[in-house]
Amino acid sequence: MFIRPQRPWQGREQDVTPEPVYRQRRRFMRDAAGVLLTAGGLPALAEAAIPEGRFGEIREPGRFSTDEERTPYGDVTTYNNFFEFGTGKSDPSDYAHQMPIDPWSVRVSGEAERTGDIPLEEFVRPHDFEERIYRLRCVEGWSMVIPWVGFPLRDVIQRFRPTSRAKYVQFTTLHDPENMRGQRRDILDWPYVEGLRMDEATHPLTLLAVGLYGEALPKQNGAPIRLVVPWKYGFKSIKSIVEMRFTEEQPTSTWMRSAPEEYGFYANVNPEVPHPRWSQRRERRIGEFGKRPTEKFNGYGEWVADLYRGMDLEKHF
Ligand SMILES: Nc1nc2c(c(=O)[nH]1)N[C@H]1C(S)=C(S)[C@@H](COP(=O)(O)O)O[C@H]1N2
Ligand SMILES: [Mo]
Repeated sequence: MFIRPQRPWQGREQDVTPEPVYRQRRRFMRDAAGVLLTAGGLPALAEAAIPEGRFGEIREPGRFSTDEERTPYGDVTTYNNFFEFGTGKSDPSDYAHQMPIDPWSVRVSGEAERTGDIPLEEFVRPHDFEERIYRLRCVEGWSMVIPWVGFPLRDVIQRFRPTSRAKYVQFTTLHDPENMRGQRRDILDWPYVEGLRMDEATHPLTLLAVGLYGEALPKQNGAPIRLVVPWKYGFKSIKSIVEMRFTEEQPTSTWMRSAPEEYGFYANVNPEVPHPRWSQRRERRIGEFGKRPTEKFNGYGEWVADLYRGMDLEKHF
């Protein structure tokens, strides 16, 4: 299941394959061939399943990108958490097609000089798109490596000129029980809400993603626009965002509301702080056998550890 980019914010439909994408596809083919020689073709099949719609221009992966092997497109788009469609890993890819995403707008509200309902076409600026290959570590103990297409959240925040009272940013997911079948049940307190401290939100690593693998974001991955905060557990990376609110008080996220002992506001990946019901020391990279050690801040500590200087990360988990 995939969506073809049709609107400017999803990328331009072009007759000629743009250069960056062309190079990227060459890389897929080279990777696939390399794997074929060593491991017998299965990953190559997964790579071949990447659909054809594409972004017009994407900047090359920059310094924040990992060069680890990317999780195959097929896994990234069928093994998901998106409780709005059910709690099973395949529920999002089975049911997210029912979510309407066009037209879409994002309500910007709260402590900012510029607020209002902003059509997505205005909210995102295609010339800012870049590829960022990030690890994503789920609190449940698995991880993936995903080549996102997006732009730093801070570029957007600047345009709305938050006031000096804005200390946090709160994000909200679409609420549409008719089309999001999980929302007809009390799995969570809908709509899904997440939040970041302002310095986390404006950190250059923090991404708003509109695509992955050079394609418009599949609905199960949070189309048309979602957050990606790579040093935090996956649940902070809220999908299908309809509101961005600047606040003075720390937002109460959906997971904090549902189980405050288990899910904190910060949710920084931390092998030293176990979830109350399981350890966080190791993780399973989807597509691999066995487990690997989990790194503090999901391996992004050199860029983000300073944000938490002087804080007790056992208390602020
Ligand atoms: N609205 C919303 N956003 C969400 C979730 C969700 O259930 N609803 N799940 C989170 C969790 S727990 C994870 S691990 C990531 C998974 O992102 P992916 O499916 O694109 O890999 O999305 C996060 N964003
Ligand atoms: Mo997660």
